[in-house]
Amino acid sequence: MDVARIRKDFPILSRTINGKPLIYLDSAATSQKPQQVIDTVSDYYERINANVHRGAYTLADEATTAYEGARSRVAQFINASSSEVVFTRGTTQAINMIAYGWGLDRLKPGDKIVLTVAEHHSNLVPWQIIARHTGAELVHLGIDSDYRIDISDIDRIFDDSVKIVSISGMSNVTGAIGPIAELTEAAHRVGAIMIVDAAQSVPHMPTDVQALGVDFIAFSSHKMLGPTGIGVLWGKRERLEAMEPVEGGGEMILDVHLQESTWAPIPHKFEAGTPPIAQAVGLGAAVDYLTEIGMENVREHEKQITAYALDRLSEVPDIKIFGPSDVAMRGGAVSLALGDIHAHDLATILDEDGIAVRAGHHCAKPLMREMKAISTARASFYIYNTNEDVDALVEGLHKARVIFGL
Ligand code: 7TS
Repeated sequence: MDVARIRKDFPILSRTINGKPLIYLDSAATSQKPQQVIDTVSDYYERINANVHRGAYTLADEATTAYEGARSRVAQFINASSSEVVFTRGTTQAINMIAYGWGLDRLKPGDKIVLTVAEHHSNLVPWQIIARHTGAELVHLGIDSDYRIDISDIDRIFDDSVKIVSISGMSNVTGAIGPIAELTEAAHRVGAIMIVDAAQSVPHMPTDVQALGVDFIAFSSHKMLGPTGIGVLWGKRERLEAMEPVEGGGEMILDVHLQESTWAPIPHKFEAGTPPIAQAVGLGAAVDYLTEIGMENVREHEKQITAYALDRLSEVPDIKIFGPSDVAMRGGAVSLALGDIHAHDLATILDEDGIAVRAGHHCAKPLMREMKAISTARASFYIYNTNEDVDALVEGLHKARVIFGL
């Protein structure tokens, strides 16, 4: 993978921050966008813009073709069929749609929803709301000493009362890859559905929904080089067909009467109203870009840079790294603490040198409590990051130690 060439595609990487070249280490929050995606979105607005699935005029046809073309690109990217790809606002909306559309009518008191303590709030809070509505109970798998999900107890936990299992494919805090195969097997054994919050995994490793064998996955365009405001809910055909739409409105109906209506076939029954058309087209371009590089290569690059980062960071005195040490078990989000320096202070010092890292609880407060950390600083890598970026981070951490008298 030619990172130097890839970097040239990202115009933002040539800007400076505080007089220093930008070193962007926050791709787990959102990735930067290549010129190809930016151009595709502006070209859509410059030449094509019209609403989709309605007007019988050329522009409307072209807009619909562009929008539906993006759907088939996404489908191919995850080895799914187009009708199983629902465009949403992002991962958060996709998980809420499953929680309400699948959970609300089916769950009852005594039923269990299995999650983990390591979930992003967007895979915790929707289930808390649904549990409150239905009387279902939430069960959370813990983490082991290597920050991986502890599945040693699943034989005891999984019985007929488990109806839904939802876990992240890759943690946005520790980088740990989720035990999807083991939990899918356990979930299906007791007749539960298996959901993967794939917000961090789809952008960073090959994803084949057929091979995974899960029921639903959710991910966001903006973490995989695409625009904000769009994401994907993928579901197995029979699951989507059996799931209720959560939003009603234009575009999602087959027929409408004053008292009741019937729904359009999937995926359209889940896409009420005018969808994020330009954003979908931009996501299509992002998928093309990633496909061109090859997701195997994306994953290999991240393993390499994460191994380098873990190695270099371990040289820094007083550092604590929250995550697996084996890169085969993890992605490129590296959370750390440096002595008693507050993560926000650390991020501010790094920013003086143009280095962007996220500081805080990373929308995973229960996990922070498990890890006995109030906050961490998190560096996260993507296709445009280099070992030199890691070197700059390490240098910045040494500088912070001096400033704080460690
Ligand atoms: N799930 C995981 C694992 C995530 O990392 C995120 C976003 C979401 C769900 C929600 O995605 P959204 O696109 O709907 O917001 N994670 C982060 C992060 O780590 N820093 O900012 C956003």
